[in-house]
Amino acid sequence: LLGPYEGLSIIGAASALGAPFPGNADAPDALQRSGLCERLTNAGIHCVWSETLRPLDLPEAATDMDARLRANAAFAQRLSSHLAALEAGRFPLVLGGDHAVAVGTWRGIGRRLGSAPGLLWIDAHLDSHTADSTHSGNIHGMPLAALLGLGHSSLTEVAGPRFDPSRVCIVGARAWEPEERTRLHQLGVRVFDIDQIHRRGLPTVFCEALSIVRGSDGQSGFGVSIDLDALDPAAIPAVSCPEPDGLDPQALADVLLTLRNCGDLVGLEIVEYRPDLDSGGQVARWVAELAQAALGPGSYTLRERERHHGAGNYAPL
Ligand code: NNH
Ligand code: MN
Ligand code: MN
Ligand code: MN
Repeated sequence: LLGPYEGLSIIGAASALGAPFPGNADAPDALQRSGLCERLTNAGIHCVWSETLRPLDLPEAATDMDARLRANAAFAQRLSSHLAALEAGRFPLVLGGDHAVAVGTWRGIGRRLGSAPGLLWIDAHLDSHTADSTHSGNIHGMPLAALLGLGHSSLTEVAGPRFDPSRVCIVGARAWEPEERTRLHQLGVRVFDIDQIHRRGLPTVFCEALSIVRGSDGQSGFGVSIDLDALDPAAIPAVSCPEPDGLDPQALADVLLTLRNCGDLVGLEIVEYRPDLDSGGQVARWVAELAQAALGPGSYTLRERERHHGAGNYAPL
């Protein structure tokens, strides 16, 4: 089930059940209204908005940790099933929601493929807490541990394969608690933190991270999960947990261009957008910019649309 895919299917994951603020739940609708799909279509990508999944039970009820874990796991389970059932020719772009939705995205993509792909996790945080180690109690600090099989059973048992730590990398990290750093170290997950990126440069680090998540055969696929808080809050303030000293959005878009050369990209996820903090819409424009950088035109992932040559091709929208 590797590319080239016939087209892109956008799946909205409108949950803020894992975050401390409700704003992430409105992100898919805000991104749809901003014209994301039309913009990708105009860039030569076959794009349809597949569906936006919304939590069934309202977060007000979910105050204690157990109830919140179960609510997040139930949402992830539905998302996993949606991805597992996605038509074979469609490449999935999942738009969060907070990052807890990633448990559903990646387990579901693993089900679709028949095994877990590699996973590149671009984030200011490590998202590798369990319900026992969390300081904040927020479930969006746990999805990577859950994908690797660690944490509360409700999350680790979301349908789909367990991810292989030797094929997972984190890029952009600069805010963590010691328990999660230790856990990742013990598992052997490579963490490329912001100091290392400053020292070696993002293109060098990104290239090394890609070689780890793609594995040796280039046949088992890899996915990319972008938490927008990896980016510098001076440019990208509309996120739940801004952390200073982040990646420059244009620098990230530039390295994402590399993905167009990879025929084994199996999914892209962009999470943690807060439209309530983005009145001018500049962060929504960056979301489109990042998706377009990764997916084309001219990408091995997606078959290019029929192009009409001549003046009409250059007509303003
Ligand atoms: N480590 C913190 C916690 O567990 C921050 C998690 N917040 C995120 N993760 N936005 O990407 O609460
Ligand atoms: Mn995250
Ligand atoms: Mn984060
Ligand atoms: Mn703390």
